[in-house]
Amino acid sequence: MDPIAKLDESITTAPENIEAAETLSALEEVETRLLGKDSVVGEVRRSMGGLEKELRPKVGAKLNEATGLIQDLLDEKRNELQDQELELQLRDEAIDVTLDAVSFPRGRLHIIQQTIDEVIDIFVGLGYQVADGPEAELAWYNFDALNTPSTHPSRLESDTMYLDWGDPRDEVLLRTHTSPVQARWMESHEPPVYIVVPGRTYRTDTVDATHLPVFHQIEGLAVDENIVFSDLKGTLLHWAREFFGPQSQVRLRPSFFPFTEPSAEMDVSCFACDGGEPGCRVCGGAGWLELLGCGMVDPNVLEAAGYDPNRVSGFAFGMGPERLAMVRHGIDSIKHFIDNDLRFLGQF
Ligand code: 2U9
Repeated sequence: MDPIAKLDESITTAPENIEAAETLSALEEVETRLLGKDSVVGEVRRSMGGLEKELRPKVGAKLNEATGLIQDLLDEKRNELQDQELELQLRDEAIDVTLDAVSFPRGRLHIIQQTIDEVIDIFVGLGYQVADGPEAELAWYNFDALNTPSTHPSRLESDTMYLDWGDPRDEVLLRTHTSPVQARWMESHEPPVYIVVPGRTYRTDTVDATHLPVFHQIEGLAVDENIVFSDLKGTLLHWAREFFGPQSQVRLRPSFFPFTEPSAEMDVSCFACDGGEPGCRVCGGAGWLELLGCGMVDPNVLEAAGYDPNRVSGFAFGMGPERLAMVRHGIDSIKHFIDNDLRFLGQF
């Protein structure tokens, strides 16, 4: 076939070949087939030198026409495919800015820590400092410095977890109350002392609805000149009104602790029924909630700390944040606090 006919055929078949390409890479293959060195156009271009002289201008003109036409069609198709691919890409990568952002759930303090913080804030508002100390403690600070005789049943292994047991002078145990922190504080500070001591405590208790072997206490100690029992009562009444509401009343019943004399249990009037609804869901109709222990610091405890009981006196108190939280929120078992169930913890 003569070169002009070949080029004409190429011009005729090019549109359908180009139209058939569905992607840019398919179009590149078509371009190689139509304009590459092995294409009709390529072959004719190579053969130009060997053509008879008078044929050359005609074949040359047809070659330029074919190349131009095919190139124009390829360019047009390339633009079309590029537009299509861009549109697909934009659709794939589209972001709906009206959708909700991915949320990162925020943690919160455990209800026991929240309760501790709230109680402590009340005493800090009265000028108290916050103190802490070791959980692994010497028997001396946990018992002896607190006027607890060596024969006291709480010192038995059935009540106290010992880390090192035997020689009473260097017995190490897991503190059974936060009181050793106050004993240590008094050793290293002169009166006046106004401290609150929150912390973890340990006892050999079997788990039930109101007991855990690891629990918390918040204790307080005030030692100064002329501290009397009414200072204790006024301070704890202020705490009760801040914590449970301004309508709260308190009452004290005689009790016993080795480290205080006299000692008392303090009840707060029920915040739900204000002291008098039969079958109240919070106090069961009693009208009072038994919440803490307290008393005037025993002179033996002041003396063991190096203070002069004839010059200073003091009061002390202790309460359990687990019990406070249970009473306030109507929680039926202390075990919920350590279950780590976010459905429970998330409510507070
Ligand atoms: C020193 C002197 C005196 C701390 C006190 C209580 C009464 C008390 C318990 C109540 C329930 C703890 O959470 S609980 O188990 N505590 O009743 N604690 S007086 O007296 C002290 C402490 C330290 C130097």
